[in-house]
Amino acid sequence: MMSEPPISRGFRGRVSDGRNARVPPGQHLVEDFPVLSAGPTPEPDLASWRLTLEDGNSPLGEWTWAQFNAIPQTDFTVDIHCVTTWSKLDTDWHGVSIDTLLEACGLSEPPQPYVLVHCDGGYTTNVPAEDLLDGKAMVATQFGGGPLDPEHGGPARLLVPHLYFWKSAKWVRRLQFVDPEVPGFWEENGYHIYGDPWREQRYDGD
Ligand SMILES: Nc1nc2c(c(=O)[nH]1)N[C@H]1C(S)=C(S)[C@@H](COP(=O)(O)O)O[C@H]1N2
Ligand SMILES: [Mo]
Repeated sequence: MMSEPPISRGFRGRVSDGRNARVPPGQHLVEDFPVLSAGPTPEPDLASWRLTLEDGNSPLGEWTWAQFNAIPQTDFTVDIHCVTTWSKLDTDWHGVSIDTLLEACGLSEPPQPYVLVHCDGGYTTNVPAEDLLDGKAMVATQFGGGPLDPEHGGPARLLVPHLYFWKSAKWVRRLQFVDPEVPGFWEENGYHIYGDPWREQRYDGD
């Protein structure tokens, strides 16, 4: 494990540089980057890797690793918030926005209002389509200026920083537009269907 102890609880009360206001209720800051995975880290195989977009079961677009890396890229510096109560500020990511992926499929609007995200290893999570658009989300391939570590989702993970971090699906392979919404792995297991950290939507019913 690569974890360091979290910043002490007193930290929050003492910071006066504005970071305090960026920590949602019930969260504390960490300087390390904890790893949280429900299963083993998949072996990355870039030769067979594909990212696909689907409207229901109809293909909208598919990219090999080389093709994905050749489409316009974007950078985010964002705060992330895990439902297990750690938050990390000013994290740097590089990848492709979901807007760009839709455009590459010739679409200006999402074909369905919800997305079910599928990963290597079988993990799933659900997100409203609008929460992935207008520069709010990307498929990230780099963190902190280097390739994304396999344990953090490399070669590619979804990044939806304004929702709890379980929505940021690691080892993402398929974005499936659906209607009605289909709950994903944690959402089926008691977590909140939406997961807004600022409204503390941790569990179903919050
Ligand atoms: N494929 C997959 N994605 C996943 C998970 C997982 O178990 N499998 N865990 C989620 C949870 S609960 C969190 S908090 C973050 C953790 O990301 P990290 O390990 O990079 O900190 O990944 C999310 N994405
Ligand atoms: Mo999590």
